Amino acid sequence: MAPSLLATAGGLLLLFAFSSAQRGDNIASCTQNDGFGMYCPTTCGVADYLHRYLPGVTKDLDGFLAELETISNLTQGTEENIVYMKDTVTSAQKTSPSDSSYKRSSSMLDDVYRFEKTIIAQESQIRELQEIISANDRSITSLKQLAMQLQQKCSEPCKDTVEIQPTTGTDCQDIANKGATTSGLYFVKPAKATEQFLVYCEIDNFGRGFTVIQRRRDGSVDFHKDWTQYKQGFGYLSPDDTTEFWLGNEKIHLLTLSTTFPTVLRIELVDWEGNKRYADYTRFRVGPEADKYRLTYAYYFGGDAGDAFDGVDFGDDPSDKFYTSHNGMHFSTHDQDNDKYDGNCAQQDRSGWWMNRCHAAHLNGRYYRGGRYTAKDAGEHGYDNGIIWATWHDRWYSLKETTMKIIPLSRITAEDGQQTGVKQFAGLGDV
Ligand SMILES: [Ca+2]
Repeated sequence: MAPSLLATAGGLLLLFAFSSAQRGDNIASCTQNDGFGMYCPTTCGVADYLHRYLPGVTKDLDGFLAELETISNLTQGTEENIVYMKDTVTSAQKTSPSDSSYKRSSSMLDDVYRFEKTIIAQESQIRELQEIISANDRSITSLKQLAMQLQQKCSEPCKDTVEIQPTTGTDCQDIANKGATTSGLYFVKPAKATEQFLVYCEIDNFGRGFTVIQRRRDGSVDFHKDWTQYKQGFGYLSPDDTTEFWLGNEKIHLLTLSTTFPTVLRIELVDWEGNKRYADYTRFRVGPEADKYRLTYAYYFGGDAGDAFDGVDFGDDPSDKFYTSHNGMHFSTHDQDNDKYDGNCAQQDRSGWWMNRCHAAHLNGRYYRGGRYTAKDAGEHGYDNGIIWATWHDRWYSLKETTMKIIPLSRITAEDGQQTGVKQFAGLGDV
């Protein structure tokens, strides 16, 4: 019985795991080959998997029930034997002549007492077993109900509710150039990419198509991830721009590869008072994995958030600014220390970033509700590890929302100007 019981329990655990996997953060990374569909999240991928899995679980449950019935029958047989033995003893007591065969009778009585004791002990064992059986019966009934509910839930053919726009292109500007006017999810295939991948395109009224590479919104996604996860991307892309994600270093590399069409990185920040600021960097590039996804840009192109990528003099040490600048830094994660520090910045700060020793800008940092946090809040290492843009708020203030998005340089200063575009950018709080 044990293996089958284990299999059933395991099966159900799996069921629960998948039924809650849709919005949780327990899928390590999302690739096209993981069976969950082409993008994250897809409700149907999960539901289809459940649907395939359910018959096996039901079969296990039926087997389990049959085994319990066998046990129940065996117990009943034992009870019948005891009743029969009791009857035999009673009749033996009745028929034995007490005067002539006293000795024989006495030893027989001893036997009968012993026998009765055994029967009493067995009877209590049987009662325990019966209780176990009825408890099992109850849990089987509820498990069967649960299985039926799940089956009902997944019996309808699943339709993906995530809407993907039909236009495709090399990036979101290319898609906007082809006439797309709606912000949402699109497939892009940069020139050197071997396959297309999904991105969120922010398309504004001036026909500008920003490809979004990072979103922080509400702290729903943990950004403490390893090298592979940062390489492939994690979090959730949503058609209504409500979720948090890192697009993935490989994809960002492919999107910023071209030297003929330089890219601008626009960073948009929202603090806990609802103030919004931005920073632009031109000729933004992320190198190949062989170069540890190195960050490079030509210069700070403008904005009102200040140039935190250039480092900040915190007043602790004359070399502060030099050691907190980010241009030219390799990407680091807790399992790949490529920083300029004796220790491991990414591990201490629980993020992945272009770490120096360590940072003045840190948009993949830990999410702190309310903004202000202390060294004590920061955990065992006690270093500033929030979502930081130190040329605006100091490093013990963690921002509420961030966006990192890219657009060809030729479009950033489009006729209506960046100021107009920036005033339009909306935080989640505006919705
Ligand atoms: Ca180091």
